[in-house]
Amino acid sequence: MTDRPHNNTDWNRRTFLKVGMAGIGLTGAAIALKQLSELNSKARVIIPPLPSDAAMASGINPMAVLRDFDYGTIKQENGRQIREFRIIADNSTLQLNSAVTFNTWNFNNRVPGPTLRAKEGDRIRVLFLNQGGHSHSMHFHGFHRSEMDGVKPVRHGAATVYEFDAEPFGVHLYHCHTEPVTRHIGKGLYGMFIIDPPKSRPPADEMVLMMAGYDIDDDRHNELYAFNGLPDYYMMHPIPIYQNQLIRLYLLNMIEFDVAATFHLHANMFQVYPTGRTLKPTEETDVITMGTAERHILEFSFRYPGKYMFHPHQDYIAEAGCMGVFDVIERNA
Ligand SMILES: [Cu+2]
Repeated sequence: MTDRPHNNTDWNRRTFLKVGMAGIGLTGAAIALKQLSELNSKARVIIPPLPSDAAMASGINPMAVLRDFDYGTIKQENGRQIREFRIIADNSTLQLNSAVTFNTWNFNNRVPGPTLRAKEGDRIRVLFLNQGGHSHSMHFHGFHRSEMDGVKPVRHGAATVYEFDAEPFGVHLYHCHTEPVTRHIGKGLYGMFIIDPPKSRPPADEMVLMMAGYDIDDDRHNELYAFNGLPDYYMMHPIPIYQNQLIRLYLLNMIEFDVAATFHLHANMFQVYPTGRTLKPTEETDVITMGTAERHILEFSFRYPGKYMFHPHQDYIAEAGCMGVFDVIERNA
């Protein structure tokens, strides 16, 4: 989606000079062990092969966004584990459909921003660099001190560090909190922030869906809507999942201007974990209502193979791009 891929070398040099953070990285062996344990926890889950035509000409790939979790970089400092993330605010154009090119403001050159993921109790450090041309910031949902609340604008060319402990476990979000916030979020400055409970949830095919709107003509109404950045993408590219395998869906409503949106799944019911704050579901339904910034974990599996739609039941939102399909595949097919 970009003509300016971000340059980690540049980030390292500039930001570490500017921000002056020091850290001792884990050894390679420790990193390998950690990756192995993360792999083991998913051992019983099989992800179907992804369609080869999934990437769009615009460069953003919602098929990859689905299961792309950024666990950050683990560091040890003074006997404490730090989980460090690097975020750059930038601009780029996104081809929303054959007719509409949209100038996004974004985190790490993608809309939505990266799905940041941690475990409850981790010390989180976010190195934030603003190259976006306007002032931006990062505001995280969850517990933290006032000075880490991310409502102070960071001007173009400046960097800052947000540091706080990951709590409470659940599915949260982050977004730019520079005014007017509707505009900054509407341009693409938002992402999901998942905090896993101390004891991991059961193995599942985990994926992320973020619902958002695009106000193309600046009239404070959305003309287009999308799951994971691109209107109608998952209609054109159904999401392959396996029959009878547990799906854990991290769902966020990030639609500005519309007060609420529902999420409806065809031919099925899902278990609801409100805000991801429970380890047991509180409800079973096939449609759930979310105000802006509300989010839940939904769990389900499909009994029968075939193609099944999902969409908000505000059908004008669905018809303007917020619609997709699960392609349920037989396990032995
Ligand atoms: Cu902003």
